[in-house]
Amino acid sequence: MKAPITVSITGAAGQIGYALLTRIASGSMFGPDQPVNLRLIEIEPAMGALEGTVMELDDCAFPLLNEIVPTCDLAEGFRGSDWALLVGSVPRKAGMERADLLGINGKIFTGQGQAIAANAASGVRTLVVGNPCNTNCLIAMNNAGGIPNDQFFAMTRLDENRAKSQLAAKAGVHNSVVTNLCIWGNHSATQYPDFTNARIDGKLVTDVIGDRAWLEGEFISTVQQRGAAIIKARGQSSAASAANGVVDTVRSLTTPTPEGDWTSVAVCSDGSYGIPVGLIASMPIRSNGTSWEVVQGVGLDEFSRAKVDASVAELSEEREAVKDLIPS
Ligand code: NAX
Repeated sequence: MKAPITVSITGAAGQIGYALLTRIASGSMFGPDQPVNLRLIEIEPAMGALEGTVMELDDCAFPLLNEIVPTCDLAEGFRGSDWALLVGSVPRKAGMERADLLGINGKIFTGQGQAIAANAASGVRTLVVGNPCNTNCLIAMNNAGGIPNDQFFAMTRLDENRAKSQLAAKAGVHNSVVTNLCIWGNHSATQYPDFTNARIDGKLVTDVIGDRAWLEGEFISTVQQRGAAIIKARGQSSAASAANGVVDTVRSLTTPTPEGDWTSVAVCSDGSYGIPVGLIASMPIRSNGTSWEVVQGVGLDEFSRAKVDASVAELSEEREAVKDLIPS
């Protein structure tokens, strides 16, 4: 039997947490022969709800689930962690400005970054889901001294999956034949789902779907606004699909990317594609199962360039808004 992987999850009693924990414990994330320890982190008022979630995990009697530690103590929660999945954050409330949200959540991610650096395994990889996830990740990364920047990620995989599904439906094909779909920039309404480089069965999407107006218009806005559409329909924000995005992201970073393809995740920019160094921006990534690299040479036409620049400009503004939380 392999040694267990330790996964810390913040916001474990929330909606996404509820959908995510069973996926991890059943083997979807790390495979059918990999035991896991779960360290579940919540704020004090949610510890009762977390207890219920733990009871349900117990009742699943998962063969791969080695240990569960529910806690509201960050040091205990991140102790020995191999993966830190930062899902919990404070939702935007009526009347709250984006800057307020950035400030409130920013303080949470300062403390979590410090606690990860002080308590987790040195190879810990951190994936931020809680919004605004790119900038929360930026704050955590900059407050986790000693942990390399390339071990920090923010999630745009749900957006990638949404985009693939929309393209497949339009072309009348299964989503599994849609490849090379990159979400660029911020996980926000400015994100750019790049249809110009995406492929269907190996052919450029633009050759398969002749309707350029749909691609430039409805396709992009449907992907950008999908979260809001789900809230309208379901009365609650996406949870199962978000949890699935977390599973897919971790699997993509821990298994080799299929030849010729790439995946979307927000990483610390090295300046590729003119994205300012240090921003956490989504771009095309390839993994060999252990380390990852930015795919170079993806062509950006004038339309794409303008979309990427707009989303990256928003990330720069967010970084400026939280600069007090980033140690120099
Ligand atoms: P919920 O409100 O259901 O759950 C959030 C949980 O986080 C709550 O149980 C809360 O007690 C906990 N929490 C709050 N502050 C915490 C802290 N300091 N430490 C630990 N736990 C804390 O939200 P849910 O639907 O689960 O969504 C979680 C986050 O994911 C939100 O910020 C949401 O906006 C974000 N999303 C990100 C997505 C992405 O693609 N990156 C998509 C889905 C989702 O919208």
